[in-house]
Amino acid sequence: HRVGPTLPVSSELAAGPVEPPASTVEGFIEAFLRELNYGQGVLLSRSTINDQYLALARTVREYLMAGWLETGALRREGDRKIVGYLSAEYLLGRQLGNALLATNLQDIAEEAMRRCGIDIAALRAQEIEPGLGNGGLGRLAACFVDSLATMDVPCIGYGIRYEYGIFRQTFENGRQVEVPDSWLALGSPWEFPHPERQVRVDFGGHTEKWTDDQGRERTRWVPGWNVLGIPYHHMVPGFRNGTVNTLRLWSAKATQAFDLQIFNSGDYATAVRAQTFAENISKVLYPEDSTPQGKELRLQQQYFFVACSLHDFIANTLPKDFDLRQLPERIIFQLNDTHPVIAIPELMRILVDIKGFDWDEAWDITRRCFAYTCHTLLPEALEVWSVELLGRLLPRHLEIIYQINELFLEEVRQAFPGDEMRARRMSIIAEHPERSVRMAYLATIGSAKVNGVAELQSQLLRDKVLPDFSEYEPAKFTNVTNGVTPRRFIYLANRRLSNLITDTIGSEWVTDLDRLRELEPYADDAGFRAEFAAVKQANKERLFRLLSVRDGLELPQHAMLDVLVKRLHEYKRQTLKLLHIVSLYEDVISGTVAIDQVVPRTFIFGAKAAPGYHLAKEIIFLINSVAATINADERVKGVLSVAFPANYNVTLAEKIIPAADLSEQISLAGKEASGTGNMKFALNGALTIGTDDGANVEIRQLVGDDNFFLFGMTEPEVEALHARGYNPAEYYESNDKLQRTINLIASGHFTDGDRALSAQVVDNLVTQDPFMVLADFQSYLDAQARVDAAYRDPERWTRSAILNVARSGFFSSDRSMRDYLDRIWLSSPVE
Ligand code: B1H
Repeated sequence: HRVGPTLPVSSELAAGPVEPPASTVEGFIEAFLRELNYGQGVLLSRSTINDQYLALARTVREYLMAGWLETGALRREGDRKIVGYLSAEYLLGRQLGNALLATNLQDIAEEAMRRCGIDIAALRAQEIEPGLGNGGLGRLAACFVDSLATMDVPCIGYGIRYEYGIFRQTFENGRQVEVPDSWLALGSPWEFPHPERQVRVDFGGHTEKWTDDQGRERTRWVPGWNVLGIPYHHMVPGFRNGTVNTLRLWSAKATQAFDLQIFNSGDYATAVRAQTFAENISKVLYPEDSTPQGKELRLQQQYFFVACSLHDFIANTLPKDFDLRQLPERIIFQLNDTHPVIAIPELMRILVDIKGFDWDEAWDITRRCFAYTCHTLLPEALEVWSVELLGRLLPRHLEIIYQINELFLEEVRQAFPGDEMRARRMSIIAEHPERSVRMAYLATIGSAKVNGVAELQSQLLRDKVLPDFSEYEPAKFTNVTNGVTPRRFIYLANRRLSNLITDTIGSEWVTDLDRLRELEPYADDAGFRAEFAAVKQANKERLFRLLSVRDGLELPQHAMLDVLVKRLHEYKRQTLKLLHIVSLYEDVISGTVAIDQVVPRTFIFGAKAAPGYHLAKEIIFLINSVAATINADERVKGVLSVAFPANYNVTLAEKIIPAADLSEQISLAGKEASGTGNMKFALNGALTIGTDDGANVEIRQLVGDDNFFLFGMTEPEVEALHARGYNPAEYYESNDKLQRTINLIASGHFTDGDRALSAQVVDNLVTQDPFMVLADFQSYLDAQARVDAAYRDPERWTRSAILNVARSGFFSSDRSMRDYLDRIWLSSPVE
């Protein structure tokens, strides 16, 4: 027996092949038992499920190790341009299944575990997903790094190793209660800490002028305090191609110097507190999706991971003698929204203050090293930092930002002489309500390219959010429509559908999703339709078994599964869905519609509310109240059911999406930048009911009007209504059905007669309704009636569902990555 697998150090890589454990059941068992005995230190007979899970994870890791070392060496030694993806969030989802998929070890591992007397499903269930993101933005980053690895594009994903990810949601009496997500508590077999590669990050203090030996006036930053960044490396395996890229997540630690001073003063307690202060930086993910809070700790997080990452790339990834004038040929830093934008002044600081470049040359280099993705249209989502805070935390960066702004505005004034209003509009510095830095402007000015995440949003970004900038530099702006990885969201999540597709058109689709087109003719094949429908039914039953165990929910086996899962936000209009449900229920209990005329539906909600978002939490309470009432009402039993399983996350999404019949994408037009859940549903054979918003527009264009239920105002219509003056009460007064629906909610019917418990949501709808729920209500109901009609014809429905799958190949994140390469990164996959 070998003691361990033969692993190369990277300098030995060229010397010969690397030997991972044998890809056989016997080889796997041997490696697994070795990990269990010598890694985990337990005998199989004494091992817990957690021991077994950890040993299994480490075993699978071994198979990826050689590819990882090799990919890393290629990245360092080659001269190719690398993608540095800078993102404050990576919503990875569970790792075990993905690693088994990438290595093609699922069957071997399952059999190996079986022979050891272990049910691999129990080990899979043991993994707590790393929830290091809020929603779409963080999941997008995870899909992108998956695609880059699968396409052999060298990439380092840089981010933060939050000790606590997105909170775990529980319900108490129908109200959301947040529980810390201690995802690291039972061990974290997927990360590789490298404390010896620590990076120091400075904060605070002041700046000083000095004169260098060439007589040039220079600036130096004299920081007030600092922390250490410890990198934790994660493998990002490509799909069966040997490439394993790296995700480098930074964890904050107190520096020696930091506490020594205080230790010397003899104040031990203060010293320990100081330590805690430093380590707070990577303690927890901010749980606000779409609405950043201008909190000091958040700015610390942003600068912390960006400073670590730039330093890591320049000092550790590039060769020692690298000529930094060539930097744009070696790296493109993609800014995932404005959260990492402080990287732009940071690179300027490195080049000018530390490396001694002239400003102009440094600026020319810097602007070619960055590209910026904007993920929003909501004004409140555009990050601004008060000058006071930024100057206190990062005094040198503030000076640099002022300098960038001054030179930029000079350019603008030259291009538009006499147009002082324009210069003021375009200033990075806003004056009201307080003097602050507009990060989206800084990002736009400091980047080679700016992109939106779906066609409509990119257009609105140019026309409404950054009109002056797109007029000034039109060529800078482009679109890259989002995508999702078919590995996780079809192959892993929907094995039954994957097998059916592969049996029908071969397996190439997994890495070439346009091949799904070849399924189109089978939509007219009754035999194929029957198999497709059977897959959907089996997925529903799998979901119901899970929800029964996980949430104690007992759901009818044969009803349309109508699903709305995403973060809770008023613009996403969970209340519109709620009004639909209540209207159906009201129809029955008021005797307007006979129960046997109702198409049986089970509604599934999944949504976390930001802990400080009061109205969102009231909406959650109302959904739970409606669910409890309807589920308990004998008059609609088995026909209308509402399920709201707590803690919607990637793991649950992987079970819900493959089971869905109807995908609800009902945001107010012009508010949802893209959506990516919408793509996952279409690819898993759900039909969409949706507004003309975000990527829904492109989904509808591709799948065809007959296979998509469109409703609601368009973005220009929304604008026009705003301009006229929107009054929700008019809709309430004039629509009898709407009135009865709202009245039933307001009456306390769902809240044990307590009208106060629904009042905030109801009053908001009837008096403010900022996202025009009432204006779109009738159109939504009409579209739902078309859904019912289509569902009554199962053959027609299944045909549409198949066409949704066949025509959604465009939404692979592999395609998104090709678009980024062609339009932004100007690079191509390595051979
Ligand atoms: C999206 C965010 C976001 N857009 C601030 N913006 C955050 C903003 O922690 N914060 O402060 C966190 C997240 N997230 C989403 O990005 C869009 O709403 C979706 O429409 C889009 O599909 C997704 C990916 O592009």
